[in-house]
Amino acid sequence: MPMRIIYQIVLILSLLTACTQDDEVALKNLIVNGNFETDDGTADYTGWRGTAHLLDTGRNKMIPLIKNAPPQGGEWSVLIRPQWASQPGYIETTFAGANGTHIYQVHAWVKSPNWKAGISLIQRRNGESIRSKYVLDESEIWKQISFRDTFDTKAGDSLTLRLNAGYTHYRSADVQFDLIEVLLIDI
Ligand SMILES: [Ca+2]
Repeated sequence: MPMRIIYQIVLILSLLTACTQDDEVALKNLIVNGNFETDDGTADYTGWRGTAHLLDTGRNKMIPLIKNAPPQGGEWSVLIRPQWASQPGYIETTFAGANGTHIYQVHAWVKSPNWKAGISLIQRRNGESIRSKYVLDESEIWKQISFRDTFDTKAGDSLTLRLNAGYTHYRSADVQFDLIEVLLIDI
């Protein structure tokens, strides 16, 4: 094979490698704690807040994490139950997006036997929700769900990912989530 062709092949391969590395950099998870645990398997609720909670034997509220997780999900996941009151059962986390028009890809593992699990990506401006993408799903066993949408944000806007079990008027349900990712896929 002539040296010129070999050189061109090597050049193309190195360009392809460079593209792959750029993609990996762009696909950083924007959610800081989407696994609900530290690297050594300790339950971790950092970055999340909401109405979901568990009760200890003294009926004190505790963080809503349980020792059960999907494949590759370590030890812990979040357990959210629908609420009877005016607020839905939910947790959420707010993260920094990128100003301008961008495509965000959401991945989450969910287990919600006989109940709808909701995931929404919400854009807020001056404290008001101005746009959201909402997906509902249901699964007897751990299952990954994904969706993507385009958001046009400007300085001062915030993006929030909400995991939701909603309301109930007739029975309770267990809705679990783990391995939450939000990726900026068009950089
Ligand atoms: Ca986990």
